[in-house]
Amino acid sequence: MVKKIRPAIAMIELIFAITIMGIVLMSAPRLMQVAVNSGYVATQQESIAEAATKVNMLLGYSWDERIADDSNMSTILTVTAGDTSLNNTPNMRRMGTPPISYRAFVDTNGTTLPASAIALDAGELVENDFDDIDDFNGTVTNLTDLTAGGADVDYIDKNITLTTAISYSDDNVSGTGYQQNSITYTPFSAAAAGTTTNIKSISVTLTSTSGASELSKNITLQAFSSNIGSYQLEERNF
Ligand SMILES: [Ca+2]
Ligand SMILES: [Ca+2]
Ligand SMILES: [Ca+2]
Repeated sequence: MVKKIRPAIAMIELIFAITIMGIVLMSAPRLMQVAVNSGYVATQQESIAEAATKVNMLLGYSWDERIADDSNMSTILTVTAGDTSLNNTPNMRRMGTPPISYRAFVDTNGTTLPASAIALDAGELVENDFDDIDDFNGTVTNLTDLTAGGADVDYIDKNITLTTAISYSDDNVSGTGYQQNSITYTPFSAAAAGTTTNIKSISVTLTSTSGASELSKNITLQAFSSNIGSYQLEERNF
């Protein structure tokens, strides 16, 4: 009896195997590109979270330089362009605020405090000195990472920046009187930065100069902060 020996791999099987390996190898660069692109998307999502953190951080700052000082914390500030329906100018007090309330335009020493212009204030040079919201107007933050050696490198080398803009916003109520419940939220232009209301708007814009389409987006997060004053706590002296 003649025993028939079958070859381990037939030629046709070899050709199939080589073809499949070729297809797999051809798709490798594309798979790598997909991985890189999803890295960009993750980077951008992280950047958006960073921008949101920045907005929240700014909302926690003092509303104005005049109330960054603890001794003035209880006052509402006088404004030059606020809606008159929200003021009670002759008595320097907000509508609805009783005369004995500390939620007034006048501090405990009887001094009227006007809201300040959108600007850095005396002696404030670097961000560590900033103590009110509008000090951050025009600041640009580059999202960077620190290497173990301490040298600055780009945040995954994608040139992502956060630009902060602060302005006063229009606080005109629609209709007449303080009974109206809608306020038109319109940030003033930069040219009107000297005008003041009781609302400041915060914009943080995320941009990238990277050529990657996943990153080349212009995203702006906005928030506003109203100065409604705060009650001054009674102090007990011992
Ligand atoms: Ca300041
Ligand atoms: Ca200051
Ligand atoms: Ca300021």
